[in-house]
Amino acid sequence: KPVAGFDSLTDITYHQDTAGRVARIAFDRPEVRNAFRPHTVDELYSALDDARQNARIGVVLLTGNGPSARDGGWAFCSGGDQRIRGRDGYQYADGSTSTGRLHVLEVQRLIRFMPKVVIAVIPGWAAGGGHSLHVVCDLSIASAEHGKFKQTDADVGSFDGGYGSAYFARQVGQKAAREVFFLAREYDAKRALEMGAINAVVPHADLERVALEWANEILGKSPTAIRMLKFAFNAVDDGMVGQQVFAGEATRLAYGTDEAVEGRDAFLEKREPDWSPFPWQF
Ligand code: 1HA
Repeated sequence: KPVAGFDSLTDITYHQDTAGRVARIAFDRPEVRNAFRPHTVDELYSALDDARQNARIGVVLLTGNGPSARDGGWAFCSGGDQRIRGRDGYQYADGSTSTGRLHVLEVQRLIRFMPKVVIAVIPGWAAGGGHSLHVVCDLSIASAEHGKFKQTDADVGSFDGGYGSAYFARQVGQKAAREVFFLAREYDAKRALEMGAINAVVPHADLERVALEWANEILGKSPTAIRMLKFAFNAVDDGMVGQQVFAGEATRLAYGTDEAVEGRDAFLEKREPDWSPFPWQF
């Protein structure tokens, strides 16, 4: 599917299912284990935002295409492309900006705050900043044969001190999270499931089918309930912003009441509002 702002996509692919209710966004740089460069992040952000603004779409599957034509390896994402990492962030190939970028953090926030369910579909490596992306997704399903997890940040002098680590510790506990970051060992999908880092491990050949099944099951639920639940789960860790996002949805619900309509109409009709039909509920 085309994405606004791009003539064609080079670093990701973007699809919707035939019913137009599930989006599939995939890293498409399998030769580097789906590492992202700034352009990849630009495309990813725009595709996610396109899905966010499509009122028919309720679930986004975030995954990585593969296998690598070079060695047959599979990856979800291996984080920032270390070949173009500069001293102030990741550099555009064409030198179009003099400042380096760390804007995968903006993608993390979009996934976190979009009122849709984002499922990480993990066909291979989730490493470094790719590990952090799966952490911030609402659900994670991994390939039994190829799903692998490694938080390499400390190996390469990087650190995701936000959702990638602190929120990860909320998921797996402090001891396990510190082990994953401080030792930077490799974990298979079975171990990740035991840790509580992912939701399910499925045979590689079934991965996309199962992900679509989960998506369709979610689509059978009330969109408002799912949205309120996602933001309720988030709110406790997101401080005032979490409250703001949750409260925005509460405001939307309030706007639907006769009481709020009376407030608006009274203003427009230049009269005192009549709140008498509305009880001080207990
Ligand atoms: O931490 C952050 C941030 C924190 C705050 C704010 C913003 C952040 C933004 C980004 C990041 C980061 O992502 S830092 C962490 C960066 N990523 C890594 O350190 C992972 C590096 N890759 C690996 O450790 C391994 O490649 C692997 C465990 C994912 C897979 O190992 P495997 O299966 O043995 O494959 P390998 O042979 O290593 O890789 C295949 C090819 O892909 C290699 O290319 P070749 O040398 O044969 O030409 C390899 O170099 C390339 N490749 C893999 N990952 C990356 C990569 N090239 C560039 N960047 C990569 N991330």
